Amino acid sequence: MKITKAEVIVTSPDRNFVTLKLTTDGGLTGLGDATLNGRELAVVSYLKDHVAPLLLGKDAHKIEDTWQFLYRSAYWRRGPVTMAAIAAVDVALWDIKAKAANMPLYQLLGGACRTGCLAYGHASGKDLPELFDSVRKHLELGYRAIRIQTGVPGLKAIYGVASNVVAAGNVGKRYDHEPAQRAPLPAEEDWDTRAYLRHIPGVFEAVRAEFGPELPLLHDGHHRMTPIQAAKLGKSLEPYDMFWLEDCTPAENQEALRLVRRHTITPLAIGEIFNTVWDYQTLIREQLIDYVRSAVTHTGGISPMKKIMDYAAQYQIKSGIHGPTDISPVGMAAATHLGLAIHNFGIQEYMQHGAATNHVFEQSFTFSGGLLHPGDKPGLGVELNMDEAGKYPYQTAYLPFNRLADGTVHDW
Ligand code: KDG
Ligand code: MG
Repeated sequence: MKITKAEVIVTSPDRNFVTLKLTTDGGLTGLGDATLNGRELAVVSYLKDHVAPLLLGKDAHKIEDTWQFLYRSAYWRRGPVTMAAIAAVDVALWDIKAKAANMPLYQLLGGACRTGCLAYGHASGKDLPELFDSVRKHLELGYRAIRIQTGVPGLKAIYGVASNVVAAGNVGKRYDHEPAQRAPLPAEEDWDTRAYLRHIPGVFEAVRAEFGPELPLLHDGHHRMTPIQAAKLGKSLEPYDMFWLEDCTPAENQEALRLVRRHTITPLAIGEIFNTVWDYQTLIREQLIDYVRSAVTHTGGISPMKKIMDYAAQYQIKSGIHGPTDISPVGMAAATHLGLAIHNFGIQEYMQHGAATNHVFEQSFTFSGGLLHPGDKPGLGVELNMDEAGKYPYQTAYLPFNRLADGTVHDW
């Protein structure tokens, strides 16, 4: 089974997506997500100019060999652009292999370990009434675990807080938290860690008082705290029984989590900007985290994500695979197949794509009773409608960035 065609498709329904489509001599096709928010075209070039020519004529069945070839033969290793490109190839080859076997992909990964993957949604509001309204809407949609982000008094714009309400694909309405804006320059947001640390514990106290002790609650610190500030937040959130505190410190410094861990029993999740198992080496071995947050799309695909999760399993660390709207339906399907099959599944982020995206990507997944299931079509269960995709050309879009009150650029 030889690869005869490698196409890179850029489409922008609701937001930009980069998709690799591989075709074999027998006519089977496979899709891989290569979307890197705000740097999409760098991955397009990497795939078109440096990867696609190497794939033609290769045996589509050789997933591991192709992965190792792309990773090692480049000489320059790791990094989000490289690993998103390799991920797209890996996932497209798994899609083809599962179609050739006439099975849904999760069967090739060992079969289902559960009936569905518990998903969490993003509730947010600039103040408590708006936040409560958002939590209620998510409960109505069937979510059984909810991430909480709010505005902070004195700050104008803040990560994770919805700005508007838009129509969504198949489950009604949602708040739109897509932070990348279609504009020639990145938007500037403001930040004040002390104001944030003063405000957040009261928010969780109010949410628990309103919604009770059962609902799993999550929160994303989005890389903004120093280790001691993160330790303070983790400790102050302990009474509210968090499911996790995510990205409490910038992701580059694995050692920072030692200090945080020493001071708090709030569970920690990290990894959405990691791209290899090496980023987790210290964190997993020293049990400094509780959840692996990598995206299949940004970590080289299903093959390395399975290896990371098998390593994590030895330390009772679970998955919390990244699933915001900048992971395409192809990347989400890959995550859901993997989540269904691994024993140490924890939770799956599921933000929901817009209606236009769901027309471009025809999907077989279901979301019911708070659980995601990838469906039972052979392969990933996602097909790209090329005519629809062609209607939405790329649009320049960037993630925002932060400045402190004195003008200093801060982590966003
Ligand atoms: O592209 C950046 C987003 O994916 C990121 O800001 C989303 O932090 C995020 C999350 O937890 O979903
Ligand atoms: Mg995050």
